[in-house]
Formats: sequence, C-alpha cells, structure tokens
Amino acid sequence: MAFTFQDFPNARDDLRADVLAGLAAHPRTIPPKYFYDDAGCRLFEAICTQPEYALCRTEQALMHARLADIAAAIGEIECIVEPGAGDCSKVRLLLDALRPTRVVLIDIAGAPLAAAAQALASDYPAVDVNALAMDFLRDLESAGPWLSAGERLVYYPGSSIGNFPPAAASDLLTRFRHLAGPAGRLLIGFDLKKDPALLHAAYNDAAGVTAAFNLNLLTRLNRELDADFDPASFRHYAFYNPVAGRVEMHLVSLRPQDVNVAGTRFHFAEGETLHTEHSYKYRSDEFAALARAAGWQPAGEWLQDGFAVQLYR
Ligand code: AVJ
Repeated sequence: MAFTFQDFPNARDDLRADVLAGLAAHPRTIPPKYFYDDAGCRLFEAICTQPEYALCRTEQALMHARLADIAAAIGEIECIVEPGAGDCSKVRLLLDALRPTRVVLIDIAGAPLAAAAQALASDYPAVDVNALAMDFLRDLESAGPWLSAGERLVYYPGSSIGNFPPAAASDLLTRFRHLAGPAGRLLIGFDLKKDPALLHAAYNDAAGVTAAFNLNLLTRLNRELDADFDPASFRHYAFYNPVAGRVEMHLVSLRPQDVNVAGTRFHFAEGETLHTEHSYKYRSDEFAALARAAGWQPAGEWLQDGFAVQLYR
C-alpha cells in the first residue's frame, strides 16, 4: 500500500480575512467553502438523505447505472485527480472501473482527508494514493509534482461547480485544463435547471436540515473567530432565482443587531441579508459552452432525473 500526505501551509484557507472582508462588503457575503467544519460536513451528509434533496442520490444512481459506459468513454487513464475529495467515497467507483495506478485527492480539510485517503489506500493496495491538504482555489499549481506524467482524469462530481458564478466556474475549468494536461480528461457532475418548485423544496427541506446547515456557519464563526452571532436572530432564506439561474441561500437578520467578529463590530439592519451561497443550475448545452470556452471538447454526456455528468477531453 502506497500512501502520502502533504500539507500546503501557504495554501490554507483564511477564514478570518475572508469573513472580515465579506462582512464589510454590501451585500454581505461569506464564501460557501466555510460551511464545511465537522458539524457542517455532518449536516451536509444529512441534507443528502432528505427526500426533497435528490442531487447526491441521483448522481450516485447515475454513476452506478452508467459506470461501464462512462469508463469506456474515458478510456485508459493513469491518474485520477479529485479536487474537493472530502471523504473520498465518490472516487471508489472510478478506481474499480478505471484501475489507475495513482490517485491524487485534494481537500481544504486536512485531517479528515488524511484519514479517508489512508482508508482508501488500504482498500486499494494497487493504487498509489496521494492526499494534498490545500485550498485548491488558492494553489492548484502546487499539485504538479504529485501528478503522474501519463494520462490524467480530473474528477469534479457533486455539482460543486455550482457554487461558482459562471466567470469563476470558467476560470476553474481552465485551471482544471492545466491540471489534466494536454491528453487529460474531465468528468464533471452538475445539477440541471428544472421546475423551480423542486429547487425551492430542495433548499427548504421540511425537516429543517438545510436551515441548520446554513445557520451552523454562524456557530462556526462564534467558535473560531470569537464572534457573538445569535443564530436565533437570523432566518435561513433560500430561493431559486430563475433570471440568474441559481439558488441563493441567505441568512436574514430578524432585528437590528450588532455583531462582533474577531474584534470588529458589524451592524445588521432588520431584514439585512448575509449571502452564504450560490448554487448555479445549468442546461447541459449551457454548461458545454462554458467548458468549451475553457478549452474542453465534449466527449460524453449522461443525464438522469435533472442531473448531468459530462465528459470532456
Ligand atoms: C455541495 C454545493 C452541491 O449547492 O446543492 C446543499 C451544497 N447547499 N444544500 C448545493 C448545499 C444547500 C450543495 N453543493
């Protein structure tokens, strides 16, 4: 079993600087990558089991059902690179089907990544497993020495791309182009535009798990930035904006209030919003245009129940 773990201290996320800058802006915003502390990861897993939120289940079902076809379309591959690998569960199917000699798993959360990647390495003794702890939005280029020279597949499942506005998504796809190399491929999963009522329900589940996930951000800031948010004074508010083609998640202040964060005081007016997430939805041709503009050629597409997996070369 071959396993390496590398931490990139210069490419860590910067919660304090990002939050202070986001709170000072108007509208106030916090990058959605900060949802995922331990509690946030557990709440996201719970979202994925809610009847209204089909995204993860549908992608998993699609990957299982179409795996042979997808693997054939990808062809020979030496190395799989997964930015945002999290618990490393999604890449297993591809390891079974593609049998690469190396996998490079990148995630912002170093400790859980190391544990998950080590477990992966013991389950796949023939694969050289490399875990890189970094915020890949800051420094994807440092992953270079860990990549194998042969054909590489960048795997970006789960509609994570939906968190980025189109210009930033296009930028990320260009960086994936470099990560994959000239003979590289990209397998990417994203949520499709659909009945707004379904999208609304998916981000407003009856059990309130998405609301808890959104509000957990304030609890995290209280703990990690010595802030004093009162989560009960903010309302989870999520809606589909069909003009922009995205679900927006907000935390709306229910009263005028002052909040201290890392020694700085911020005033929230009644009804003022803290914007916590964009979740863009695409038509498959819209997404293909975005990928083409980033230098990728379409090489396959699999659709199921409002979700898409596309392959590019
Ligand atoms: C993990 C970014 C795909 O946008 O649907 C779930 C996160 N936010 N419910 C999404 C999320 C609210 C999710 N992604």
